[in-house]
Amino acid sequence: MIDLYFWTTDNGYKARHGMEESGLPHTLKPVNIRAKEQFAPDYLKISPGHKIPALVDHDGPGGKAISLCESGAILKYLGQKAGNGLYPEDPVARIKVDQWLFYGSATFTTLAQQFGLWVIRSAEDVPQAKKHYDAVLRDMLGILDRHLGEHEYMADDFSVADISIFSDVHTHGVKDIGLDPYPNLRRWHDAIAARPAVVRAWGPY
Ligand SMILES: N[C@@H](CCC(=O)N[C@@H](CS)C(=O)NCC(=O)O)C(=O)O
Repeated sequence: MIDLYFWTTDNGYKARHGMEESGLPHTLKPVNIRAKEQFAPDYLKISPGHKIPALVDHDGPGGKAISLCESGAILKYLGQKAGNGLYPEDPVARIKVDQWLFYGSATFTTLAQQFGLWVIRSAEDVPQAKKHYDAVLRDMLGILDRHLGEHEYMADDFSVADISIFSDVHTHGVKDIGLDPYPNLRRWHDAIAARPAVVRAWGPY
């Protein structure tokens, strides 16, 4: 059984989506980051950087309990444990999954979060930051659109790389920018949004 520590944010939904795609038995453990629950001493032992998502697998490698934070590492762990192709066995396929999994975790979401902060949520109007992060997000959506014009999914077959990128396309891409200028990204988004695991993962808990 896996405990998934999560909240209703882009990174939280990535982990919940990965969990649903994995089919592994799990329990959701909400960590209300607005109430600062991520700073609870017991939670910091699981996620030293006071972030969601995180997990505890009570049946980890060697049958021992293990904890893990960082959405990219969580997606990879779940994909490997599930063994259902989410994280492929083939070493060549893995290289491209890793590339786009890291892009989703390290680049795309990190910068999309800055768009969310400066363009959508900031109480202070900072035109230079707004202009910058609006352009950054549109540039990244264009990069994804061009790639998906030649590939059905980010690494050809559906994988954890897609899960890592879907979350912020689904939120900032669809709701804040709109996907009309990005038809390949729209096709990819809609295909993923229709997956039963996504419907479950983005539903109430
Ligand atoms: N690189 C981390 C980022 C996680 C992250 O930014 N989590 C945010 C919510 S989306 C959080 O927990 N913030 C609370 C805090 O920093 O105290 C990942 O991919 O898991």
